[in-house]
Amino acid sequence: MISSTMQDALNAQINLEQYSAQLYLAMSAHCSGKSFKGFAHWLTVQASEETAHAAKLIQFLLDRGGRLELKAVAAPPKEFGGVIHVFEETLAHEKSITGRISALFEQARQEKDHASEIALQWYVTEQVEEECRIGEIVDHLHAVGDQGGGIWYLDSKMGKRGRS
Ligand code: OFO
Repeated sequence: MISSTMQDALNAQINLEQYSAQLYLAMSAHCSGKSFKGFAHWLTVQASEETAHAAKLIQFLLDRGGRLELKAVAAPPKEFGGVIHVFEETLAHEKSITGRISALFEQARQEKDHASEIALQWYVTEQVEEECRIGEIVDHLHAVGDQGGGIWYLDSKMGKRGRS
């Protein structure tokens, strides 16, 4: 049986993963509105991944006999500025999620909750991947800038992201 403190922490993380999905959907719509269909596609796929991250945590919580407490998901911002800013914000958001995952992992260790620690390892690894690939996108965007043909080339590349 999972502790009530770990149950609360996992419920909070589930809410954050759901917020991540909301945020990326809002960013996707923003990019789409600027005709950057490739960036919009990439962010929609990312939103689906976040929904899957929440679902995976929900299943884990239920498998441990915990109680799911879904809370209202915060509204994302309405304005994001240029595409470079969108992805800088994405990277900043993922870094904050990494911090939350690390804190959860630490909590599992302190509670000697081995099952949670092992489940959370997947999220630790996932965050390394998320920060790496989004960091690369930010670097590429900085290299080509917000104007000119380079950004449209990147847009077409981003549109090729498959669904995992
Ligand atoms: Fe769930 O990894 Fe991004 O937020």
